[in-house]
Amino acid sequence: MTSTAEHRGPSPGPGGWADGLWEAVIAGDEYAAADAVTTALDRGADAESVLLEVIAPLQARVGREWAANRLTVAQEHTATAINERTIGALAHHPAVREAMARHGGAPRGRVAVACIDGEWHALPARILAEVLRLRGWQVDYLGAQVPTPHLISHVHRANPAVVALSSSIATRLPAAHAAITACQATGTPVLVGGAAYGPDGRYASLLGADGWAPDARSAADRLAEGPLPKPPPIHQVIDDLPHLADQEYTQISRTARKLVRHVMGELPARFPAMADYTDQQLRHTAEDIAHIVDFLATALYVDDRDLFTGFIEWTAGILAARGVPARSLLPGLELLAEQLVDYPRAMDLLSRACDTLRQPQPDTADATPLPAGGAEGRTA
Ligand code: B12
Repeated sequence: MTSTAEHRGPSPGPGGWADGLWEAVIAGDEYAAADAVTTALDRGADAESVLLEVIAPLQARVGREWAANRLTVAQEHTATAINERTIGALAHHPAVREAMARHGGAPRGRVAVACIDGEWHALPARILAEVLRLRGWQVDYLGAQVPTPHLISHVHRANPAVVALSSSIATRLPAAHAAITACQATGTPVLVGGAAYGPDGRYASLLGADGWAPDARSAADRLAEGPLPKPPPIHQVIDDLPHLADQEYTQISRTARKLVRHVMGELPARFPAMADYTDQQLRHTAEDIAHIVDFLATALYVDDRDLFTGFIEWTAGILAARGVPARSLLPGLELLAEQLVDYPRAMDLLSRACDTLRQPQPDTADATPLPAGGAEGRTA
């Protein structure tokens, strides 16, 4: 395996075997999907390229199709489950086992790959784990939502050279910060990645990570260059989040449930259509409001207006793709603002978000795959 891993073997490109894989995944045909990948590997395809140039983009396409309301939540779940099993088939393919065995006598070192507590997006971490294995690392793959105390106990037991922490959903960034700090307190450097850190990885250094990479290939390249810097002793860590002193994040995350209950109680008076909502629609609305409060709190934590406005814009796009006007988010945001008048940073975020919603909305769901919102299908 070369570090740049140029593609070898059959072309996955237009009309190639990747199209067959997409059709199998969308048809929910696990066997055809595994066959597509194993046949490509039999014919000499490079495993790292299959992971990063076929399976990862295919999964991102699943997200785009869901966001544009062309796939149901059930289809998205099925496709993701099949993709996970396809990665399993790849990992157990004889060519891949042989490639890993070649490194067997002299593994580069041990890496723990884990998702943050509360993070369900395991597939990106799994892809990273397989790429690192292909590059000769001994990988402990801990999977989805690893509670930080268990992660730390693993670090003490296994003594990895690096902990690689994956976060796809921005609302887990405060939890990621705690996990990063806890791992570093053991003297182990932490590499972070995943969509939550933003395309430029802007939150990685803010949260004190020792490294960030945009994708699994760059992560493997970075680790191949040499060890990450050792984290500084905890008492020398510089506080990059002085804004937390205003306690806005603390108060709003602590009272999140109360805020959601209040908004749900007052919303029918502002949004009369709610009177006809089914129980399921009411549950979805409550989930959406809880999600808005979570994103608000996270934006306060990292002190980034764009995080909240971006989330609201994306939600508006998701709603638009489902025939729900973006302005239907306004009453909920206004009710939140009425509860948060004593919190200037939160008020600023909410008023910017409301301004954004009052602008004419482009249908962005197709172009911008971001978080879930109202109407049907919020769990992609
Ligand atoms: C599949 C999926 C799910 C599945 C996950 C199942 C699983 N086993 O993984 C389920 C259904 C559980 C799910 C749930 C939710 N999801 Co979802 N989900 C997705 C989806 C469609 C694909 C994610 C994925 O696998 N991408 C493909 C991989 C390859 O992604 P990648 O980020 O490019 O990975 C690379 C790099 O990031 C990097 N990398 C990743 N980790 C690491 C770690 C390190 C150390 C390094 C160096 C690099 C690195 O390497 C990877 C390979 O190159 C995305 C949409 C999308 N377009 O991504 C949404 C998405 C991630 N989900 C989203 C949301 C909002 C949710 C929910 C909140 C929905 C809800 N309302 O309930 C929940 C949250 C659950 C939770 N608490 O975690 C949002 C997040 C938005 C945001 N701004 O934070 C997304 C972006 C958009 C969406 N809904 O379409 N989801």
